[in-house]
Amino acid sequence: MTAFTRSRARSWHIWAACLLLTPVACERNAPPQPATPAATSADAQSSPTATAPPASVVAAPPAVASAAPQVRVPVAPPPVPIPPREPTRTFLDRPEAAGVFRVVSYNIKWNSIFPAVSKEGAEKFARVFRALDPDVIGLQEIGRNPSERDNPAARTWTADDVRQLLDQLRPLPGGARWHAYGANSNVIASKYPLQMTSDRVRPPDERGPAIALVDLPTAKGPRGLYVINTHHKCCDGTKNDPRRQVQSDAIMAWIRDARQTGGEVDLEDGTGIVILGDFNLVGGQQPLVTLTDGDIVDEQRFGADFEPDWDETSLTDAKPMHNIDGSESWTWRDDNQPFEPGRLDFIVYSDSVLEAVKKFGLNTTAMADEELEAAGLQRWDVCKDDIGREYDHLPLVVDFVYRGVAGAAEAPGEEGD
Ligand SMILES: [Ca+2]
Ligand SMILES: [Ca+2]
Repeated sequence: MTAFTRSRARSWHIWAACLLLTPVACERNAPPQPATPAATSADAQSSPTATAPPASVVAAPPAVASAAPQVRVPVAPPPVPIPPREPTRTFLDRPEAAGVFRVVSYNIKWNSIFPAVSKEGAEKFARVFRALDPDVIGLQEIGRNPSERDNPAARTWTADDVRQLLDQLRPLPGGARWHAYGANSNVIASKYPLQMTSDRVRPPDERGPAIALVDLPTAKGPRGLYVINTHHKCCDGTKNDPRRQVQSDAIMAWIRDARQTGGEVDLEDGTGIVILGDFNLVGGQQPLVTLTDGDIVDEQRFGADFEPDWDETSLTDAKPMHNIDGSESWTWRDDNQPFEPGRLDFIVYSDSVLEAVKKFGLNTTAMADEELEAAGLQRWDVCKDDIGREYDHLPLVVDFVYRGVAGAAEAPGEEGD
């Protein structure tokens, strides 16, 4: 927001000054987050501690002592690439190189993708999901709607509900099924198996992200894709910036552990890392700086600053623009509220091993009629209304290739990168 909040200033007093200077205009009145995390189930498991993948998709892993760090277990048989749907001949199509895989982040506004919750919302999501055809999607706001927190009969939607929905919207070939893992209103869903799942980081923050290693087919990524799906605390630039900062600090402490042998989690060197989700940056930018640069604020609790990428550099904020070459990058908008459109959603990745060959935020309201028809979309599909005032959040899309994977160099860059 200001030059100095974007800087790598690390001292407490400068950070505290940022809080004092946060203007009222940075705040917005979106609904509060649930005080109690609504844990969701998974096809893997939802134990409070990270565990090995489900036996149904893994060749009998040896029992792992609780003190041992999580490690990748080879999947047998290895997953095979699932071809994307028929191309639409629009900007939505992914580059044709075999190594490409598509990652999407989407805050869908409290369970609105389910027909039982919102018939119209579910129809919109179905069109968007089929058009984007992600390999991996990180959803936020799946669980128990906080507006129903006082209703004991309110349903808590789960990762398994998401998996069943995606099985209907996008049946996979050969009888394969979608995989999903959920934690604290975040769900990671994938065409490929998930393992090394965790619903928390350590040291813990107040509500952990959903974490999983996607077992990509070898042709796409020899070491899988480690996904951290976070929904940072909503709203109120001054009051809640410290809570968002703790979430960022905690995620980076977990990545530091993942890159070092021992502790709670060990990733193979060069594993692609993606941090995505709704970062809710309505105040200062430091929670984002922390996630890209490893610039930890509470070093007493979460350890020293470090360079989070495998080559001892920063991670990269993909910053997708609307419909690839649009001039806008906001991801949240509601013209019924007094707040400007904001860039609240992010896909951050380890650029040392991953290349973003195409990226965009989908804004159906800015597409031509012919594009919408070719892609099977309708004008207001990314909006909560049918007049283009309340968007809530846009879906963000990044097509990745692993550097060095066959086809990466030949991937048509198109307009995307
Ligand atoms: Ca470790
Ligand atoms: Ca880097």
